Amino acid sequence: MLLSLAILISVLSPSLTSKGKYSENDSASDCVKTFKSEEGKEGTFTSPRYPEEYSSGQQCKYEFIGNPEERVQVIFEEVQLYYISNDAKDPTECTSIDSIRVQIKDEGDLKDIGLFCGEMDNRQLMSPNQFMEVIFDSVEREESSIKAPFKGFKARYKFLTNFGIYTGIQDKADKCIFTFTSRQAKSGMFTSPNYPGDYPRNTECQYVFKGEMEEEEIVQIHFLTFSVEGIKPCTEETKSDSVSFSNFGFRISDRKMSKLCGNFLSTHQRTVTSDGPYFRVIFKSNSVYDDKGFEASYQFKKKKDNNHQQSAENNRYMNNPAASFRSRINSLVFFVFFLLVLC
Ligand SMILES: [Ca+2]
Repeated sequence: MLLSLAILISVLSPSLTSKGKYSENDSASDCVKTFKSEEGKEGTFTSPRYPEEYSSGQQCKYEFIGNPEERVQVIFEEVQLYYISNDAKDPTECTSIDSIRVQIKDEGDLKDIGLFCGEMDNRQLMSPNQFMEVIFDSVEREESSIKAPFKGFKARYKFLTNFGIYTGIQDKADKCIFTFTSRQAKSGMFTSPNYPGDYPRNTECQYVFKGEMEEEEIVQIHFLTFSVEGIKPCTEETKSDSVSFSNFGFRISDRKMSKLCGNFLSTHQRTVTSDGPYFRVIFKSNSVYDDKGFEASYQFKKKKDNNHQQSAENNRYMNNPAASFRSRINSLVFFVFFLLVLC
């Protein structure tokens, strides 16, 4: 009779199950949460009991729902999960260990954009639309097998309409079109969406540059960093993300300029100069794979000044003091030789 009573109590009481620790110490509200844009544009979320050690054998779900014109940005400031296979800072396998899975909605289906384990910091992700889900899994194990305290994770979230782009003037809240005018600033910076985090999938961003027509201005773009997933010729056929260029509104036929992708640009590719005052840089990502994107500078210049600069650069050998000195020595040697011949 007593034995039957003990079995009944153990079945009914969650505190005596294998997940008892979770049930006793972690409330479900710490573990399953929905964050809505209408309730707050930004905030933080953590694994249960952070920065204290989290329990094994639990799954937590954090759901983010923005307004239609918003994207969800999540920044994992600190991640320290149970991991013993190899270097926790460079984990090779995250499928059967404690992990964080980040999912987006692509045509109604949930799709992974990241599966992380071990340790990392400042990893920044963005959804291509108003939804994102973060799932934290800690696998079932004997508590005694934990060799060191693992804090779990701490992250920030934001609902953004600016795609994580902070320069230029945005055309409209839900459009990734940013305009840079010479009147506003002669030079500045611009980046791919969500930089320096991974750019969102299925996203097109346009950076429109407008120089002064009367001043015959042009714009010069210089890529300081560049990492765009794809293979040449960076087309949709090669399933590539890309950066392309357009001299819109300047000539009837827009000169064909090469698309850029990959994570290496030659010196020649790093600087792109417009033909006239109006120029457009177009970043486009598809539905698979992603990367860091780019950071670039822009500078409006008068076309004739740029031409002078170009010819000056072409002639820099002649203007180089060392080259100039060598040239004078050569002339002197030739002159002495000429005198000797005459004598
Ligand atoms: Ca891609």
